[in-house]
Amino acid sequence: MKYKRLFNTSFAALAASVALAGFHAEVAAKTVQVTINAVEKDVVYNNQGDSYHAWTFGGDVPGPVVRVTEGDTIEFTLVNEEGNKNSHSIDFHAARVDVTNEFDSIKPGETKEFTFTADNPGVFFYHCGSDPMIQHIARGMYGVIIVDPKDKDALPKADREYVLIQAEHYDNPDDKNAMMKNQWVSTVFNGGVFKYDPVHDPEATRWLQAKPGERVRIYFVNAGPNEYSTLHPIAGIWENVYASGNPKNVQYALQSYTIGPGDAATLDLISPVPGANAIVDHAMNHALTGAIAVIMFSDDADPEAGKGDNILIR
Ligand SMILES: [Cu+2]
Repeated sequence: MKYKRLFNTSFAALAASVALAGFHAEVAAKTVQVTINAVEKDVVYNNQGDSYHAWTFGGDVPGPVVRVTEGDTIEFTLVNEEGNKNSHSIDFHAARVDVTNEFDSIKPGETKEFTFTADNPGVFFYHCGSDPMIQHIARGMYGVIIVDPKDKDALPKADREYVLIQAEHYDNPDDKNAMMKNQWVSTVFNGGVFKYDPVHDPEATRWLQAKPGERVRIYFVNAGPNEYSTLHPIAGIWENVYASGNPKNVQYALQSYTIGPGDAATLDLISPVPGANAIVDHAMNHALTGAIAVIMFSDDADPEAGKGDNILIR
């Protein structure tokens, strides 16, 4: 699902205005309507085409990328589709609301609307919070909301952007005891085992691309439900790292950055040379069960890769 289709901006254009203080170009706040359906369906989780009975936002794991600008008002609608068997809910880490109200569960056939403002720029997790939350997350009910800074100069300009969401995958999606005991069998990026890694899985047909010298921005979420991620670009160094994606939380030239379950970060990567880096969770039992994403740096990089709707490779 293309996230653009979810949006219906109240104001036709993003009116850019110049703030008098500081002379930084700022994007005017707008109201954005976002609707996401909870869908229970079979979803493929590896390059061999195997599937499991997932619970999803929008029919995919992860759910749609929601992208707004700092200051925007989000008028959100959650639809729990009639054919579903379970209650669902949504918890946006970018929102400051009442957990017992906005984030409450709805039954199949019900719809819930609530409004929040994106007060802080950054990259934030969203997930289902219905009981048992560990199972709703482990089965695939997670995604990312990117809140771009209203100050367009707050971050260095990125040439390409990619979303990577890490999660643990369980053999039996009905076995919540195995989830409580942390008995996962593989680790996925964007819902797939070695999804972007033709080195460890010859059947992988996708990877990330950029040109040498380009600034590649990774919006990273650790959906968990339980494991930490020590994110490292093999043969590279993170140029800038922003905790929760906030431009004020910058660190430089990190080899690895640890992101706990339920947390997120923005990480910039620049390769001065052609060739490959491999973005991994450096915890080896995570990497070697699927948490590896190859990024190829080449002058022939697809000009469309990592831009617009292509920041989350399905
Ligand atoms: Cu759910």
